[in-house]
Amino acid sequence: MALSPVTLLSLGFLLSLAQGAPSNKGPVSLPFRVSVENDLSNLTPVSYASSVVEGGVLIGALRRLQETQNDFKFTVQEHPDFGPFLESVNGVAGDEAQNTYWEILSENSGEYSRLDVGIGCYTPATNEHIVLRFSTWTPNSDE
Ligand code: B12
Repeated sequence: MALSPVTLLSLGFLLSLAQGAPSNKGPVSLPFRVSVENDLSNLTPVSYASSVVEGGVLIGALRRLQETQNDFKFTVQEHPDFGPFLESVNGVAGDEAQNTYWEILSENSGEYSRLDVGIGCYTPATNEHIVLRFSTWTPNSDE
């Protein structure tokens, strides 16, 4: 027996409901934490509770944080190949002449690992702790 196109469409619709059709509730927001540390001065580290949409990149989450937290600000400089370079945080900017920059790390149980991509590419995970640390770099190193 041949099924009519209307019957086939209805069957397809019912099947998609049974399998869990995509919902239109909007993106899921995942909590994570951002800390700002300054290795080069004895400023107390500041920590912010933040969130990122599932699959969203770090720069998006930092922008949302900036919109909601009066005491969090950052600026970036666009690089033609690697995208946004984190230039300043809370008014403190890296300085080429002094070899200072904002290093981006992920902390887990006291272990710090350096992200291998910039804020335009990195996708934070649920409850991840991202650390923005003002540091120095050594010229001619592989950083
Ligand atoms: C030296 C270096 C640095 C130095 C640059 C200082 C300086 N003034 O020279 C410092 C220590 C600041 C640095 C920092 C970081 N770096 Co770096 N860096 C390099 C390296 C080894 C050489 C760059 C270079 O001198 N090129 C030669 C010059 C002539 O070309 P240039 O285009 O003018 O170079 C500029 C850019 O490379 C820029 N830059 C350097 N790193 C990064 C990272 C990002 C995300 C951006 C947008 C720009 C950028 O700084 C250079 C000087 O202005 C490259 C590896 C490579 N082979 O390219 C990695 C590289 C570019 N860095 C990388 C990374 C991940 C970082 C960090 C995010 C690490 C971290 N977790 O903190 C940070 C950036 C943090 C931030 N504030 O946004 C990655 C980028 C990958 C990606 N797709 O995002 C690379 C490719 C290394 C890798 N993992 O393979 N880096």
